Amino acid sequence: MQLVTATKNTTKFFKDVMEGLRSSPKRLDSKYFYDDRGDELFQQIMNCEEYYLTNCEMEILQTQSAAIASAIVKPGNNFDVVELGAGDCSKSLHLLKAIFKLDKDFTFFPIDISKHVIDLIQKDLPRQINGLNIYGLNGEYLEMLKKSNQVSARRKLVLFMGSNIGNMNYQQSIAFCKEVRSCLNREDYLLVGFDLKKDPQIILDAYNDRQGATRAFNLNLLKRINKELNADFALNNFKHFPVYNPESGECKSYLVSNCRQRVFIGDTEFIDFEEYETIDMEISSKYSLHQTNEIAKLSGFKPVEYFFDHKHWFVDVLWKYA
Ligand code: AVJ
Repeated sequence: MQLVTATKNTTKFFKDVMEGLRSSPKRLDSKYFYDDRGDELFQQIMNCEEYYLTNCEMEILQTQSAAIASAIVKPGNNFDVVELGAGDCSKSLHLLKAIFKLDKDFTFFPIDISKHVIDLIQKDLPRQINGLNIYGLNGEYLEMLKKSNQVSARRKLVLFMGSNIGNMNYQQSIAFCKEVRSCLNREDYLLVGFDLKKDPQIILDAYNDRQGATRAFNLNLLKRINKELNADFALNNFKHFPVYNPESGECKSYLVSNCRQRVFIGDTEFIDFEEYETIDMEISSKYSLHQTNEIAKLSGFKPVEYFFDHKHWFVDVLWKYA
């Protein structure tokens, strides 16, 4: 059974990689960044001085978790907490603690694409919150959200924090939030973390840290393709190049081929690169507060409360099903 799953995932990975690299312009899906080494590199990014997002949201949750919890917890009306892209839970931990104070009965469903991350949560979180019910779900956001619905029919708070929504463009984020809404009911909430527009240099620096963690994070996906799909990417032949467009709010990371080259994926398939041809690796969208309200409205939610850090660089917005 285990083997069947592994084979199937590799096939899907291969299919997505080939489809992305055969497109013009070439692209790879940033959800594939998170193998074990990718998890580690993302931790390193979060510790970089330039990567302000983590500190901003940490401040919000450290100082305002009680307020968020009291907006959601209603006596005699049980609910569960689902987190999309739980990661190391270091931020949601504060909120879970605050909720646990008011209601010990809820189940926490962390969803993550990384199996390694889910294993860690299952092991570590009970040590932080003694008696917390945890049901880990390893897989894609929507598929696993539906799964959580099968396990529990209770009212829901869905957490979509850390600017994970940033990995979509504006249109995609609306389509995605609509899909999330279709899994929810009238009394449910969604807490969404948006990285807000700010001095463009600050944003660009966050994706171009001096210690090279973000560069390594991007190149690691090529390494992963080498390892798992038996490819022969020469990492030195690609340059990490992030750009930020302050008009669209789109921060995009590219790998630029610095020569004309042919890369084999397995024994028979190959991809040709022109000199300076790009691979679109990731989008990290930044929004105005007004745009976040538009996304809520267009996807069927109503913003009910905003939680900012003191610099107003980041916001966790509580949306209610509308
Ligand atoms: C996990 C999607 C929020 O886009 O800021 C960090 C991932 N990529 N540095 C982001 C990331 C490069 C991150 N998110």
